[in-house]
Amino acid sequence: TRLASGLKSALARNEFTVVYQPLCDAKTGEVTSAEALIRWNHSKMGLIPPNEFIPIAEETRIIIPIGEWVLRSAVQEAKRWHDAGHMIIVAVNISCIQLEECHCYQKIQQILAETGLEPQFLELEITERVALSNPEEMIRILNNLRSIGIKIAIDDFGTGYSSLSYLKKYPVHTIKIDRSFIQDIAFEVRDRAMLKALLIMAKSLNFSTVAEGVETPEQFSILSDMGCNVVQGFLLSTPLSGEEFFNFITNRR
Ligand code: G
Ligand code: G
Ligand code: MN
Ligand code: NA
Repeated sequence: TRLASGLKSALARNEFTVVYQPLCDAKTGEVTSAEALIRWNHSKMGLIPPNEFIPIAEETRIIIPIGEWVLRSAVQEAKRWHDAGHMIIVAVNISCIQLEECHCYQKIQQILAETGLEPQFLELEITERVALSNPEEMIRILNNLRSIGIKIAIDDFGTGYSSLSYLKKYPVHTIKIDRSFIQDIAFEVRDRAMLKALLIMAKSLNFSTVAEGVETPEQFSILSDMGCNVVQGFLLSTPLSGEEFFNFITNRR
């Protein structure tokens, strides 16, 4: 509850920032996209991790204005990359609470229009952490978003929250394989077999694949050999401030 009351004033007090973690093509190493991740620097308690405050923000529905702020910040940042010639996709975590909200589609379109970012460079990452009050409405909104070119990614794929049933229900473009499936691939035959099966399924259904939590060159080369499309993790980079990310993509060229 202390966090809940702090969350209410955090936006007005400018306590949030957004950091960007680069993702690269598993074959070429080229930076294809960046995941936007919120950070909260509380005036008294210091840095509070999203895992602690996002669930509270969802319960109290304050995630709606916070999520809109993250989305606008990330889309504006991506426009700066594009203006400098770096055609990189920005991936933003979206809570299902935000998607169920009735003006969500219009808000997203408006943010794109006011910023001038093309919709195909925005990807929305979804994980279902809370029970939905109106799942049909969410599917309708996701279909609308998809129809204007926005990409939909299933985050933490393979975990309890993000199961196969998502791929049936939602208009998905990208599967982000949870890092628990990547962690042991360099030394566990069974983990490699599971990953391989996942990638074969994804490919035959035309999903783009991202491996999360790639930390070692061994993991990278296994993923690249198995045909995983994109990798994300500390091997390439930790999440970076907007300025650091801009330098990162500029200096890689
Ligand atoms: O960046 P970090 O590893 O601390 O993120 C932890 C979790 O918080 C991740 O599961 C991520 O999806 C979630 N998260 C980070 N930023 C946002 C955000 O802007 N909105 C939502 N809904 N979740 C976020
Ligand atoms: O759940 P989600 O995929 O949105 O979480 C993203 C978070 O995962 C990022 O905030 C980041 O802190 C964390 N992360 C990114 N790369 C790595 C990695 O290579 N190893 C570990 N342990 N965590 C990572
Ligand atoms: Mn994510
Ligand atoms: Na994830």
